[in-house]
Amino acid sequence: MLARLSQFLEARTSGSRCTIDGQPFSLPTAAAKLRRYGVLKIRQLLDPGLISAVGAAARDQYEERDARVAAGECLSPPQRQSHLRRTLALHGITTGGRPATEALDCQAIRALAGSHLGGLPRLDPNTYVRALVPGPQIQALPFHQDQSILQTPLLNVWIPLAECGVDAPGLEVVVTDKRDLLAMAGPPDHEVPVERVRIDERLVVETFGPAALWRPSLRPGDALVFAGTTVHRSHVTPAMTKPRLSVEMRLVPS
Ligand SMILES: O=C(O)CCC(=O)C(=O)O
Repeated sequence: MLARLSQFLEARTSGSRCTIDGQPFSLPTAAAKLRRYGVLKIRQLLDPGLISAVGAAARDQYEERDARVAAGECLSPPQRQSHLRRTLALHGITTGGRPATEALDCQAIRALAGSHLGGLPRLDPNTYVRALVPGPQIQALPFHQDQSILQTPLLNVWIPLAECGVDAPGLEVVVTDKRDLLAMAGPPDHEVPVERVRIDERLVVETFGPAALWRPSLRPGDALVFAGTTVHRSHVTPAMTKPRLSVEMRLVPS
């Protein structure tokens, strides 16, 4: 199946500038690296113009929701949670008359997810835009594994909508070939799922060693793709002053 997908993809991506480690994207290489390291940085996967349009549509939605809250509108508990955590459902965003989920859908990622998950992938509803705004209210996420929340193998396609990792918050990921789920340290009844599955930083460093922690910088159009078992968290330093919007698309087996 991989060979057929690979041929198809070469036909579809010929002329595209999408690269991995400086080499043109190839499905077998991407699949092998993902298997080996649990995470993959893909450069220029998507058109920066599209990324900027999705960012503008998301900012409009944040503004509109913030205005409704400021005007005293009462939100439902899930809406309130999403407002506090600064997330938006990607399914609710459109750009150029198209749903953002469709606009960001790309063949290279579908093929990679198909090979990683062993079947046709589908987009899980837990697919969001997230805003991290440096300052006391920043909604940074602790170390966790997405699979502990979703309880299914998955591929997270993480797409920053602005430059990130240096002046704006990025992501910190563990690079490893280990795929075990680690012990969780959060209160099991916490209302925020990621807080229930948080992993102690000390456990992460003891298990993988400090050299396994990677904090890539990314530009609009780039993506970080990682497995549901890959340990990761928001990467924020005191020097970061710029806000960051990002999309997290979760592909699961259909
Ligand atoms: O965007 C972030 O800072 C965290 C995202 C994350 O943890 C996730 O996509 O699972």
